[in-house]
Amino acid sequence: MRSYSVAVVGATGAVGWEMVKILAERNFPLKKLRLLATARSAGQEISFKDEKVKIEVIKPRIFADIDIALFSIGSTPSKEIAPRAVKEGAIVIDNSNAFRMDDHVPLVVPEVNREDIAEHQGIIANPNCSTIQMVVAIKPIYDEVGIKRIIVSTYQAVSGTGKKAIKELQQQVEHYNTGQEMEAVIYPHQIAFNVLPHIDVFTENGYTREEIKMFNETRKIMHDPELLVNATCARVPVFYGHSEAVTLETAREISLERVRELLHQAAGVKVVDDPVNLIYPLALLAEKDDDVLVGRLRKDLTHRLGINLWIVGNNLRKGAALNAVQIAEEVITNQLV
Ligand code: L14
Repeated sequence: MRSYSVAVVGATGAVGWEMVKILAERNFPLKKLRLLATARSAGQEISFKDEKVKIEVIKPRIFADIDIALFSIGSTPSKEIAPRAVKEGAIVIDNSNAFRMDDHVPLVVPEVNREDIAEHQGIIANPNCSTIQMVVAIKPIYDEVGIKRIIVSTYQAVSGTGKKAIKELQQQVEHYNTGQEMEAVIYPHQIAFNVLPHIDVFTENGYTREEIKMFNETRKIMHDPELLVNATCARVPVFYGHSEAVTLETAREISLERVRELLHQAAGVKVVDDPVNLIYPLALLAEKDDDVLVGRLRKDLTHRLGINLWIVGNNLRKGAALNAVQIAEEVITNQLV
């Protein structure tokens, strides 16, 4: 079997670190693994299987012998460095918001639109975490009866913002317990014991960019420019795992039994729905589960074509690192590199 040279760019970040772990867990066929980061973390070592791999600084020609580069360094650095990596001959799978809506860049969730990968011109974009888990869960319903409108409210974990935000929540809880003053640096308000209806930056129309991303990215991934996505995104004091309350308005009527059956058969989905026994998807369950967890299945009592779901996913894994590695696996199995 062929093996590949892979670089993880941003290896010391919360998502980059998951990427390295997932490459090891899934035994990705590696010829070589290079871990790259900005000057700040260069020189550090990360263990990979039984080896230690040094973090190197990104510099010209470094991508020349790389087949696939997994990027998780944020939009601004990605915009500059990803096109350079492509020129040097690598395929880039980018986790940032930089290229997602670019017409020449496939935006891919393998369970939903793996065939789009073939159109790549060097860069493939990894969607936003909240979008990924939602489309994995709704795709089987969409294929069966169509979906016209989605109303979604998210409850997003702090790890999406990165390691510093995880620290901030930990520290606020500690300070609360010891009666010290709580400091908010990463978020504009205290996140411990609070809910912030604010993810990413605000845009002129009053929506946050996270909400706009859910609207645009869902349409692009589903190839449906008419699909309506009404999103409200909130930050909750949870470390890992995004939760979503989703109401679907389908195009044709579907029974709850059929929805349940479709979700049972769907790749990457686990139905966790036994409310009588107090079993439903939990953020804590997603910490140890790579599937998207779906439960609280109900008919919308206010609309004949409405279905309610509660969807939970691990934002660092399926929402980011795992989806990126799955794209890389598609790239190699279809010999697109
Ligand atoms: O990938 O939770 O566009 O603060 C940006 C906001 C990832 C999550 C993205 C957060 C998101 C992040």
